[in-house]
Amino acid sequence: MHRLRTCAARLRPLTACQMAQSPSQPRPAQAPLRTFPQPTRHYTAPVAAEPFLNGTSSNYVEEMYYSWLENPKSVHKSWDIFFRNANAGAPPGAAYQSPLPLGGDLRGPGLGQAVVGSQPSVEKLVEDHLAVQTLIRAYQVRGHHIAKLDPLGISCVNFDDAPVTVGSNFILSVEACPLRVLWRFYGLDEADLDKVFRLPTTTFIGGNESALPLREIIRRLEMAYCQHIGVEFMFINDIDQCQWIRQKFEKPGVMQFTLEEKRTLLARMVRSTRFEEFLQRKWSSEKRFGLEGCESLIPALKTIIDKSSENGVENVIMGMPHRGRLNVLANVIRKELEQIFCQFDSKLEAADEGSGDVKYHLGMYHRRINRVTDRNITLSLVANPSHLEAVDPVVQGKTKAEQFYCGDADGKRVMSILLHGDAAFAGQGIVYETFHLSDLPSYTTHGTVHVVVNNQIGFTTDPRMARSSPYPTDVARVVNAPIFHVNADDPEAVVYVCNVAAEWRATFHKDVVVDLVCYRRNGHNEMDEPMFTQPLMYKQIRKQKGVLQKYAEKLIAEGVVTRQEYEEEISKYDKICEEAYARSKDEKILHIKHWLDSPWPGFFTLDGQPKSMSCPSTGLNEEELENIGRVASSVPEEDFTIHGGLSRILKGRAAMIQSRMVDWALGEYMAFGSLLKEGIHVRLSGQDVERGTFSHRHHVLHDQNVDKRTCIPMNHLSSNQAPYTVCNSSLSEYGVLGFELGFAMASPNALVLWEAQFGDFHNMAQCIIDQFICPGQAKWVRQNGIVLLLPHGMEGMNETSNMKSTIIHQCDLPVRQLYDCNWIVVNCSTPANYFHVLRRQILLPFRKPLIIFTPKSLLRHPEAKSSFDEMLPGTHFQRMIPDDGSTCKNPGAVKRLIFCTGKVYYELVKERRSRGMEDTVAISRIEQLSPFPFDLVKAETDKFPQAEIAWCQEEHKNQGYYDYVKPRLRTTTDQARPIWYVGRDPAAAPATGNKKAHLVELQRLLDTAFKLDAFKGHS
Ligand SMILES: Cc1ncc(C[n+]2csc(CCOP(=O)(O)OP(=O)(O)O)c2C)c(N)n1
Ligand SMILES: [Mg+2]
Repeated sequence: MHRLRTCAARLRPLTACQMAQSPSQPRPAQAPLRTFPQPTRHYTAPVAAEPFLNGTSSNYVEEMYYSWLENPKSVHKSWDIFFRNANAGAPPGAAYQSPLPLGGDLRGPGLGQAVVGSQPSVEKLVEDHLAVQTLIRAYQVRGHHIAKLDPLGISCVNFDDAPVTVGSNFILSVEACPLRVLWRFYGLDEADLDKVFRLPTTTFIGGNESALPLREIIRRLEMAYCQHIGVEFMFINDIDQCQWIRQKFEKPGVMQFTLEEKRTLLARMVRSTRFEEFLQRKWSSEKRFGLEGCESLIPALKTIIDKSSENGVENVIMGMPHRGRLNVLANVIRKELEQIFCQFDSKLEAADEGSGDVKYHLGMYHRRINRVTDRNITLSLVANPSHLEAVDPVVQGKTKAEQFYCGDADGKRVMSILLHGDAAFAGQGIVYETFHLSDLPSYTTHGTVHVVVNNQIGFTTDPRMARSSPYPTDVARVVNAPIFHVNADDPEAVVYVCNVAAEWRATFHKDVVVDLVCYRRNGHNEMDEPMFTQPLMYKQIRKQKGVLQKYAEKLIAEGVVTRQEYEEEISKYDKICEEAYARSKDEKILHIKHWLDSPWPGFFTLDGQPKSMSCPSTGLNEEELENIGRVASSVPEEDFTIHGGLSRILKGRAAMIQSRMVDWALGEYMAFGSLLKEGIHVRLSGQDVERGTFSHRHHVLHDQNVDKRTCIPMNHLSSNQAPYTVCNSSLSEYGVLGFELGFAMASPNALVLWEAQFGDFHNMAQCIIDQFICPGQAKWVRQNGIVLLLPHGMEGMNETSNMKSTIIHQCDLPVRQLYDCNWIVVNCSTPANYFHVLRRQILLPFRKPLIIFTPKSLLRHPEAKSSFDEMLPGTHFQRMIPDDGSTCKNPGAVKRLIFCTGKVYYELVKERRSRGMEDTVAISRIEQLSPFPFDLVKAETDKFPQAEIAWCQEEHKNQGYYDYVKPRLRTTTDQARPIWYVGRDPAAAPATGNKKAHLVELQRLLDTAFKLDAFKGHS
């Protein structure tokens, strides 16, 4: 109301020139066809002054007026006379004449009812029309509240307390008889039901008719919005998108299916239902997280895939939780049934190394012909851990990568489908984080179709205890995704919304949600007793006829199929299952390799092994280094003004290159640049990575004079280089790391890096690290070369770092070499070593996650620089950097050998220098913590036989590497020499925020490091 008043206040008289136009002249060019309010409105002065024209009615009258300008016959005769008189200059109040008896001109074909009753007042006429418009809008906005979505009829959605449902109390209170009461609320009465009302342009219920009797309007609205489909879309800001949806659901006859379509749907329901029944018959005491109660999920997914294939999609990447996964593998992805059945055999031996995973977590990849469209389609289901929704960003990342590698810039050929449970969708924050990636340029997959298996329960918890929003899907509203709720016991309604969802994605390339409101026939798994906790719900479920049976009976009654045909369809599929079951008995060995979601053709030998077990030198020739260095210190675009401070940085880089040196940023530049030139795509993502949190990187230059004009010099290295992607991410760790992990899954020929803003923040992404990165290869034989850059270092600012203790203790057995470990952990102390380890990541003949503890203060440390000589051909990554100073002259005289890693090395060296102890204390750096360089460390300890061995770290004793390295150092010395600890005491917090305290602590540990009798008498 307030908004309408405001609009009315903006009404202004027509200009003289507009006044001069005759009523039948076309509308002024700047006034578009009756669509949506324009910022400036024009209206005749006399009309604006009409006594009945108030804020409420002005919109309506205005719309009529434009319509009349276009075609005087398009409005009621009384309005025609009124506008003629008004335009002819009739004074306010005099333009109106009582309407003539209404003829048939307003009535659409087939409408026999009387139109607007005899001689109503104009005010009543306008108000009634407005009431009808409001009524239509009410259905569009809130029709889903009264739609019959719940197959059990015990709907647990409570709109009463929900802020999103203002006014819905009324609708709910008339749930039983909305037709009789809703229109009354808007001031209409019984007598109005047979009056004909003009339909606004914001509805399509009329089909070809522009006016309908109120009774018919209500009936059509009820049909469109209040049956088995509840459409939630009116929160969408884009008018075209709203119109598109209205059209899809309001147009009369939209939900009609051909006989063929109905038969196909029945056959799909047969497969879905009988598959679960077959498993239940054969393995009644096995957990399988069956789909019973939501069997229409299978036709739902198949419809989305068919429609998308019809629209040009060739590759669909899916992620889903446990519920119905085996059914999806069998009937959507079409994994061979015997391969699924044999997994129930407890005697099946694993052929692959690693721990494997349960059958309802494994992934799959299958390329086949889509039978409906006769086009090729590749379907993959990404393997996932138990952690609900954790796979969401991974699927998105993989999808983005597949789009990237096939040049699918708009997502027309590759798409993702994500399945969710109702409790997890509402409860898991990663869902929200993933939605927020959906429209970001470097993360969008151009629309995901989300399907929620909304069985109205999560394990044993009711929705009223599991979420604070009416629907489990409300999280999707943040990205303006339309939400189609549908009663999953109506397979045709399900298929209809899935078709619309797929078309939506193909049209707007934005996310969309299908909420399958269903039930769970069994307990959480097949062994659980649901009556313990949901007795009434399950009494109802026990009474519930299966959806297949209901649908089959419907089609038999309609004459679409005969009972015999239906039964034949069932026996046909049962036979397929039985035959596969017989074959499954021959399977003796489980090959997890056959369950890979992302095979890398050509990267391995045919039996999945690395093609070699060697790594070439990671060095580069001098000319390459110079070339890349030149680009790193230049602005390769014309007329591009960079910030003065940045000019100085680039000059500094040029000077360094001149003197054949690199700092941290240049070392990274050399690694990325050279890989790009070798055709390897490099993608660096994370918070503020473009500039670098510590303002050292500057991979994206910003023109100081032209808004949003940027330049990425790394993409100007050579004409045939691979593209470089560097992207500031949303402020999410879990979502973004998951995304990059997914990106890295798609191809082995890319260096994909995620940088945490500060190392500690990686624990927000712990689930991805613990569940995918650390055990991924062991669980799913899936390799991944993702690189995690975790800046760390104690600088007296309450930062860092218990991260090392968590990561380092997840390392695999130390004696294994790179190929066998679960991930590689390094802490480089020189730019050259950082350069080498990045290049090695790609030059290795296999892929392994790499975690790099990167520095903060070393980014600008005058000594943390490397010469070109350390990066030339023949050089390589140094797993350990031995002490090569004066201690080497007389190793026997060395009293202490300090092992350390990372930045503390520079503090130790400085202290040693100041104390003049270069001959007596050796300092060696362990650069690769995992796999631990036993061979090199042993050589170093053997070299200094008289030295005490100490481990020095700046972290607190319980937080750094000590507990990890101590047993390993002892192993290298055959337990013969004690390993002394130099560092801070244990502490609960990672670091002090007090600079002075920090310096005192640091000095104390340095004192211990160089006090040669510090450990005397200790055991
Ligand atoms: C992150 C996480 N927390 C808890 C669990 C344990 N869990 C497994 S299934 C489940 C209920 C899921 O409910 P819903 O999402 O509605 O799916 P449904 O089982 O009903 O299909 C829970 C709590 C889990 N797997 N992952
Ligand atoms: Mg559930």
